[in-house]
Amino acid sequence: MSEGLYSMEAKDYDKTLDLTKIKPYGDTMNDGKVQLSFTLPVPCGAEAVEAAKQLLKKMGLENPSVVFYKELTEGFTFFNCYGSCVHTVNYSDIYVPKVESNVMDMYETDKYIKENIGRKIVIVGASTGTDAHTVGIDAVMNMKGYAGHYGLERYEMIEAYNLGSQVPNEEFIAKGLELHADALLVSQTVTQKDVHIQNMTQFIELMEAEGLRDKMICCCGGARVTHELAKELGFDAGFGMNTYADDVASFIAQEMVKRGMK
Ligand code: B12
Repeated sequence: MSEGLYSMEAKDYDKTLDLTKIKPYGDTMNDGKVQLSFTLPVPCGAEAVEAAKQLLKKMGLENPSVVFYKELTEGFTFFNCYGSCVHTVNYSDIYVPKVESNVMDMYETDKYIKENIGRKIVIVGASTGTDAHTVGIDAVMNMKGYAGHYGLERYEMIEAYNLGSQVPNEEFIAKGLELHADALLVSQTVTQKDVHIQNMTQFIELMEAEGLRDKMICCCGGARVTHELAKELGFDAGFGMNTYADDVASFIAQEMVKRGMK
């Protein structure tokens, strides 16, 4: 018969799920296990590893262990680490503002537009400002779509124009006007030094200055964009990770009907 750790049976492990006190799950409930990586601006060596462990403890991680470290360049060391988080959060108390619409697939949205708007709707999108990332806006707009969800160009009842990347706000808005856009889609990926906030704020200010803010639905998206941030900046909706054309097309169609836009 084996002893110690090996004699533990599945029934001995903690299986309590308390939603008021959740912590990370590694391989058993409440073990708190997390993995993280970071760089310290110190030379690679035993002192660097000790510094990393002390830092992990200060972050609330018990049994810190450095499982990989490597000199990045002289005076800088990169670490991969594990530890058990001592902190918990109350999941049942959490409220996250989300886009309020009924998410429909492409066929349902096309049918909804035909029945409730009675014409094709025009949507113009771009990755704006200095942002050169196109994959996000392409995922939403390209005909072939993304992860099994067709993009806006495929919709029978949507005329979609993807202007690409690094489109200045002035040019984007002018193109929206020229194409009689019902909705403008802004994609922002780079958030370093809050450049997305400055750019999106300027976009909304320009829309307001030109008296267009109420005439077009304004949506934004990107990995670090939330609906809450979008609303704060004056957009109608914001879409983050794991969103698809279905989400934004459903929102725009339903919002147009709500506003009586024909
Ligand atoms: C590919 C890539 C690049 C390519 C982009 C090529 C291209 N044609 O797009 C290149 C090499 C050009 C590049 C450059 C840079 N990059 Co880059 N890049 C990436 C990378 C690896 C993938 C991004 C991506 O394509 N994701 C896949 C798409 C599908 O996801 P998504 O954009 O989140 O889109 C989804 C949702 O967010 C949403 N969505 C997005 N937009 C919109 C819009 C609307 C309206 C809606 C409804 C939804 C929506 O829908 C999409 C589908 O679900 C990421 C790292 C990573 N793994 O994420 C770094 C990353 C984004 N890049 C980064 C950086 C820093 C840069 C540079 C500044 C690097 C440098 N110092 O030069 C430059 C910036 C250049 C510039 N002026 O913008 C950082 C950004 C950090 C930050 N928070 O600001 C990242 C996170 C890498 C990192 N960890 O540091 N990059």
